[in-house]
Amino acid sequence: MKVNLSTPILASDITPESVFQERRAVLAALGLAGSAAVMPAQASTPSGAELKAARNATYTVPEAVTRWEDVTSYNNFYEFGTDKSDPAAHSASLHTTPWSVSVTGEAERLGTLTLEDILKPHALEERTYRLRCVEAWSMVIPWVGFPLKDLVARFKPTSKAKYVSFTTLNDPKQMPGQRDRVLSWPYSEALTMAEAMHPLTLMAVGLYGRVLPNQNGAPLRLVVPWKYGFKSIKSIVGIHFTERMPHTTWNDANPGEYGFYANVNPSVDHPRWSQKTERRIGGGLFAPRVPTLPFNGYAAEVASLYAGLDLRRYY
Ligand SMILES: Nc1nc2c(c(=O)[nH]1)N[C@H]1C(S)=C(S)[C@@H](COP(=O)(O)O)O[C@H]1N2
Ligand SMILES: [Mo]
Repeated sequence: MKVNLSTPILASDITPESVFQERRAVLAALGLAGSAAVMPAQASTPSGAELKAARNATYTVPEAVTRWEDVTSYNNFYEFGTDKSDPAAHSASLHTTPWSVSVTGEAERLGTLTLEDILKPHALEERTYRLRCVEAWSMVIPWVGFPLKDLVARFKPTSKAKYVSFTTLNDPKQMPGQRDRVLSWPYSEALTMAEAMHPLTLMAVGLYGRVLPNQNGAPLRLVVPWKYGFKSIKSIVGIHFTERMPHTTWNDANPGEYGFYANVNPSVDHPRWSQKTERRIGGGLFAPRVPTLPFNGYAAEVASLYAGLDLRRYY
């Protein structure tokens, strides 16, 4: 069990408004945004290997999708650094082939699977979800993946399995940000079994019809659209079924600020900022903030999972 007790600096690492976005807007206003001297070069069209995926029209949103260059250049992935631009700049050192995932704990079928073993039985679909970061910014992302519940079912969890936790690769050679102890590595996250088995919960392998860029969590990441973004763990190498509520990275780091549930909730503020509104990345300098919706707009689908739970206490 790891409990990180010395991380007040983490809190200050998180900014409710994007410094990056402001700098970009200021540069744009100055006519400098295209200058390679001040901004990293960015591909403006989707790149990477194409994936075959059928659009699932049940899972979409009315808003426009966030531009590819924003989705792939403004990231949180502390294994590559704490600045939004670090993951795109430093994740080329991550090798995603070969890749394997170990399955342990309260399930009948345990062991290590290759990425190919994991993917084989699942048809890929495209779903557009809102992603709402706890830092009060958001994006709209066309993911490619398959329902987590179909993968979990293959492992036959026992009746003792009440939670499932996930871990990210831990290798400072490939993930230079892990040389700094800004978080307790490996990054880990967890869901209740009911959350894991909910049809909205996605295992993603791509976005914009292409394989996931490393900075977005290649080759396999979780997407839980009704929860703050930190629950959507990237570059997964471990799946573990437990009876007791598992430790999770951000909750261990600062339990007063990051709850286990982390359901998007505009009426429960973060101790240091409001969660009532959010900034859509890519909206430009004068774009108004948009209201944050309960459960990030997925209340009709998921609110019943929390019936009887005090959402102020279990944030
Ligand atoms: N392993 C790992 N997963 C992670 C993170 C991280 O630092 N490490 N950051 C989380 C946070 S805070 C957010 S908001 C989302 C961002 O996903 P994106 O960069 O693909 O938009 O990834 C989440 N998954
Ligand atoms: Mo986040």
